[in-house]
Parts: sequence; C-alpha cells; structure tokens
Amino acid sequence: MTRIVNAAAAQMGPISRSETRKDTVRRLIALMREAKARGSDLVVFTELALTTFFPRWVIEDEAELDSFYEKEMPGPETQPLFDEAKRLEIGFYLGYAELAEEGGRKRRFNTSILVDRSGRIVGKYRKVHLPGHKEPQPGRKHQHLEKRYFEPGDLGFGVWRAFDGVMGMCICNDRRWPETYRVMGLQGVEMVMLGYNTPYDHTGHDDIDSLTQFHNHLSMQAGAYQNSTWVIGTAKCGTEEGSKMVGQSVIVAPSGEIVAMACTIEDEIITARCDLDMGKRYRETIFDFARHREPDAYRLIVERKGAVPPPQ
Ligand code: CDT
Repeated sequence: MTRIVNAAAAQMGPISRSETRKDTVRRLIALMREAKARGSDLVVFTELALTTFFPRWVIEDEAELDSFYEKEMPGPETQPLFDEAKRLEIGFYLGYAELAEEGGRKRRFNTSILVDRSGRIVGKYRKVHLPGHKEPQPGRKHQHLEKRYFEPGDLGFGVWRAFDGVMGMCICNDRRWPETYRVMGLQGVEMVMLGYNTPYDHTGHDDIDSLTQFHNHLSMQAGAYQNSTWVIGTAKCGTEEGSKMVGQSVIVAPSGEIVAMACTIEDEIITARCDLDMGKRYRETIFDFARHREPDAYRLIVERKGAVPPPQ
C-alpha cells in the first residue's frame, strides 16, 4: 500500500512589526483553507510565523520583548488555528518564539511544533543552530540577534511517527548543516519540515550573499538526497521592515529534485503529492546506511579534533 502525504508549504509575505497576532493568525487560517481546498493533509508554515522577524532589532524593554513570544501553545490567540485545523482535518507545522518557565527561570527558544489532523500536538522541536550575534554589529544594515534572544534548542533532532510516516523538524539555519538531516536520517526520517527567514544580506559579504537563493536550495536538496527524505522548506519573504528576504519555498523529493516551488514573494500555497515510500529506493541502494556507512572511519578523523596532521 502506498503512503501518500499531500503536503503544502504555506509561504508568507512580510509581517510588519505592527501587525497583530490576530491578523497574522487570520492569514495562516486563510492559507490553511487554501491548502485543504487543494487536497492537502498537512501544511507547513514558516519560522516565527506569528510575528515579524524581531531579532533584527535591539529590544531593551522586557515586556516588549516578551510580547513576541508565546507563553502557551495553543494560547488564546493561536487557538483558532488549532480549531480550524481540527475542523478541516489537516495537520500543520508551525514555527514560533517560545517563552518557557523552566527550572524557575525564563527560557527563550525558537520553536516549531507538529500538529496532527485532530489538532493534537505530536512533536516539538527547538532550533539548535542559532545564527547571528548577541550584540549588534557595527556597520550592518540589518542586525540578526538570534543569539541574544534564544537559547540553543535542548530537544535534539527527534522524529515522530505521524501521517503514516516518520516525520522530522528543523528550523531555518539548521537546514544548512548536514548533521541536522543525518541525525534524523539515522532514525529513518521520511519527511523533514522547516521554515525560514533568510535576508539577502545575511552574511554581510556580497560574494556570498549574491548566492543566497542558490545556497537556500542547495542545502535542502542535498539534505533530501543524502538522507532519502522529502524536505518541505517554507519561507517568510519579501521586504519586511526594510529587510529583503528570500522566497522560493520548495518541496524537495528524496531524489533531491524540486517538485514544487513558490513563484511569488507573498502569501502563497504550493503543494505536492509526496509518496513516503519513494525514499526507500534510495535508502535500500545508494544510501543504505547499514551497508555503506563507515562510522569507524569518520571517528578516526573526529578524534584528531579536525586538526590538519603535521607535515611528515
Ligand atoms: N533565521 C535564520 O536562521 N536565518 C539564517 C540567516 C541569518 S544569518 C545571520 C539562515 O541560515 O537562513
């Protein structure tokens, strides 16, 4: 029996700093309805999908900073999204800023959840690879202060049995790191969902930044192919508060091929019929980990701590 997930990526155009949570949730619900109308079982929203990308600013006032985070999920403002998902019988991935009270202190994470078709949260992930800086960088047009506003995730790269398959999550910068996919690949992941906010000037070096779109797809296509998995990458894009961000949300097959791609830099749904068994052909041949991986050889190098051997 084939296992098909009709998946959607719900790309978002900019969210302004003044847009209310209520209005943003309304946009997400409109996208969810369109995804459902196009036959989707699952819709992947973006990173920090409920607010503007606030790490571009230094925010000194704690109450103001807290206003960008969710203290509960679902909370009063996000409950309508869960209600609509349940009514439509559609699952979703949602990225948001999480404010947790743990060990008697406030903890801040860049988080995503996976919700099943009954509106139940089945998985939670906290972003591991936090780009940018703690302190504003002189001379940069746009700051990127994720290290100031979030702790590195402490939940690892888990996978969850849901949607008749093995589902994984990561967030934005995680998609550039082979370890992200490989840790999930070693657990048999069949679909990796992720959202991203990627400014065109993200490194501050013109030669690298001019390749932003290429690197965006390169990392997701490589991750999909090398780990025999579907990858759904959803952008927040367009010009948000003066920062230009890349779109080109994609659905990538385990072959590494892009099977759907957004063509606007606005709210846009793209869909694909994802056969979860497609990964098997790769996992049982070229990327049969049990037969072809050589963990001992990798360890030899790692134990040298990455140092170049001294000249003989
Ligand atoms: N949100 C996020 O992780 N964005 C990074 C670019 C910022 S680097 C300062 C990314 O890898 O797309």
